[in-house]
Amino acid sequence: MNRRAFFRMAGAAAAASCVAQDVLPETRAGDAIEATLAIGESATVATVPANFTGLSYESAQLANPRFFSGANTALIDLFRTLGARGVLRLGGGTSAFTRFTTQAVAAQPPVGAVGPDTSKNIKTEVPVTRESVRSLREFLDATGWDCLYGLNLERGTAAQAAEEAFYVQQILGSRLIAFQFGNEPDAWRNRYRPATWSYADYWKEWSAAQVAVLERTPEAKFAGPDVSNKMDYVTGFAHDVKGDAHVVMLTAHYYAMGPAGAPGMTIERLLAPDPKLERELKIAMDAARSDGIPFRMSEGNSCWNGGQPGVSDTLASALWVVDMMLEFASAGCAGVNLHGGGNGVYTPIAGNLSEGFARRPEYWGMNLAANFAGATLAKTTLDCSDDRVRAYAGQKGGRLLVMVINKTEKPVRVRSTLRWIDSRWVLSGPAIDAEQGVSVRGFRVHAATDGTFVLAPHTAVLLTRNQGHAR
Ligand code: BDP
Repeated sequence: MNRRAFFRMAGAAAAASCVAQDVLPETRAGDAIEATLAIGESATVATVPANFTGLSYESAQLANPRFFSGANTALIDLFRTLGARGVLRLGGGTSAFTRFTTQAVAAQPPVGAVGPDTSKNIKTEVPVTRESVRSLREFLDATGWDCLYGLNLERGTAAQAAEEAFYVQQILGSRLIAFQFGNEPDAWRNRYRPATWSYADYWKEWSAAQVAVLERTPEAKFAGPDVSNKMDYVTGFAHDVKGDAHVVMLTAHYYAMGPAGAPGMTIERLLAPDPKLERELKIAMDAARSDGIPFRMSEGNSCWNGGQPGVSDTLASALWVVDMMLEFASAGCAGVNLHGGGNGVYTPIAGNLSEGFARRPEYWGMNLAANFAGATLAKTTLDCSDDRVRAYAGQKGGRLLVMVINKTEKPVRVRSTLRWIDSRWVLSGPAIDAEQGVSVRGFRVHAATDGTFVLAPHTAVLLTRNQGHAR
């Protein structure tokens, strides 16, 4: 990617300007946390796919063919600013309530804004038509993004899934990565299935549905199991689909905390390391490697049950998402899909067709982390007493990218071997719980350094260096 494209993507609405005093701020703060950063520039830990960045929306959003359409230029621009490539996943709780029909639907139900909460209130089925899928294709072509498409297996039959898959495959064509059967099958028990429902039952149903789809659509590809949190489903599924060339991806969800509304769903908790993440990521990546297929975090966000107000919609969520995305990338994960839609508390993009769309703080975090899409990640070691200070580095298009995230309330002084810097991008906001005023500002720098730089409290900083500059 050339330099201009890089700035456009990373800076988004922010203006790139030369601000000399912001190059590498002086260390004034006596109480700074000390950190030492070592980048093993030639030690590759993972390659980040170009379509690493993703968003996840509720399937019921398809009931409105004007939402994901070539005419929704405001939303198309917001997707494109996150990346020239990416993945739109359709699923979520409402995938149990969609019904595909080849009939014309006289009046569309009022489904302008469909968010993470919709599945909790939805009572009736919503129609998905060929027109919706055609519009979706236009939207995907306009954004350059690909699609993971959820079929209703919770309340729908294998035959209905096969019918829908037939048309979706024809219409989405090369934009379709794979179909998924249902959302979070590990949570169907006592809801869509009896209390005794187990992985073995799921696998039986899944295989029958796959046979039905392949009968009509032999070229169909599949991903799964798209579970909520039961990682034994991932391991079991990986084992059962091993060698099946139609299964191209393993998937599972990740919510850092939840349910929203319960005690303890705080900014402090979101900014602290999540003890279960490393464990679950390892299970998923081991399963993916044993099958030789990628693993993608197909749906997730900061706090399930719709998001915690004052946490999931603040600067804290933006800092969280930068770290989360790069942690998944470092583990070798193929991508992440941040769930949202409507005016959901944790949605990265809020709004609807009639009121327009707006970027939430989390969007800016995604925007900053998305610079690593297509990068080769280098082994990075950060020696720091506080585990809320995080660092990642990578090479991309002839430049070195270094991300340091300060999730603490203190300044952090980082010592590194970076001897030259060409640009500096800062994610910040007025306060850690700020819902407004969060953004990424970009500065072209071109400066030699002694390798020391200071991060203000609650900021993430991306430094870049063109290849060829002195190390
Ligand atoms: C997940 C569902 C999604 C919900 C989310 C939530 O797949 O549709 O929006 O929970 O509770 O389990 O926020």
